[in-house]
Amino acid sequence: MKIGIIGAMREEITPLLEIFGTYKEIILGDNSFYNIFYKNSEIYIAYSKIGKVHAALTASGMILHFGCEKIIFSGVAGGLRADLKVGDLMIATKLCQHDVDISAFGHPLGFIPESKIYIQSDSKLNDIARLVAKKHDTPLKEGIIASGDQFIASAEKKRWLIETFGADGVEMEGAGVAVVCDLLKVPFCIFRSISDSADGEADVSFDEFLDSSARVSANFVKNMVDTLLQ
Ligand code: 4EZ
Repeated sequence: MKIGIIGAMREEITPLLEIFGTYKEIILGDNSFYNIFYKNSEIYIAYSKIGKVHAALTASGMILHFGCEKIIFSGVAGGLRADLKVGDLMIATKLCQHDVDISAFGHPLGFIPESKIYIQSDSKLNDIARLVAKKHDTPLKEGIIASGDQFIASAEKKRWLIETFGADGVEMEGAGVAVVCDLLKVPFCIFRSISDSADGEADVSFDEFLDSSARVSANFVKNMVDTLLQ
């Protein structure tokens, strides 16, 4: 099996490269893909750079160029729910693009004709994630993730995301990966550990907790890969 693991920032994949040990670096589209042989399978790890477009390119490269059959995202996110605290880990049940707006034509926010507002992550991968969480006694939360090309750092915008999309987490890449994987019919799942609460203090909290929260997600993804390959 070939598995692709994507982060947005170098900090989000560094713990994964430490865990697996790098094998070979292949550059495509100015992205480094780290190719690892592990348990008779191949893993491709890359960070896309921030934003939905970059994440979509990286996911496309993993699937169309390297032949990845499953895509896992590992990284951090802003928590929008009171019970999503710094360091907590969540999977996205479904994802939307909160910055899509063609409401001038009567379309609902987040909707693109011939597409859909929410894209569901793979239920089998999510079931495996729930099993892995149980096995390792790790709390795993779940919710809707809204992605957009903005770092959310205000109570007002946070409230709007909750009210408009029922979002529980916010980040800047998940929906880009979701759109690509959905269209190319490749199962995907999105892991995010909370780095901030997307409020007025989000920037400070993000800087403080990026590394530690990225590690929470990466450690879980390692266990997830072990289960997938056993
Ligand atoms: C984007 N990522 C943040 C990148 C920030 C700073 C140089 C995750 C994230 C996030 N995205 C964590 N908290 C967030 C928030 N409050 N809003 C959007 O995926 C780059």
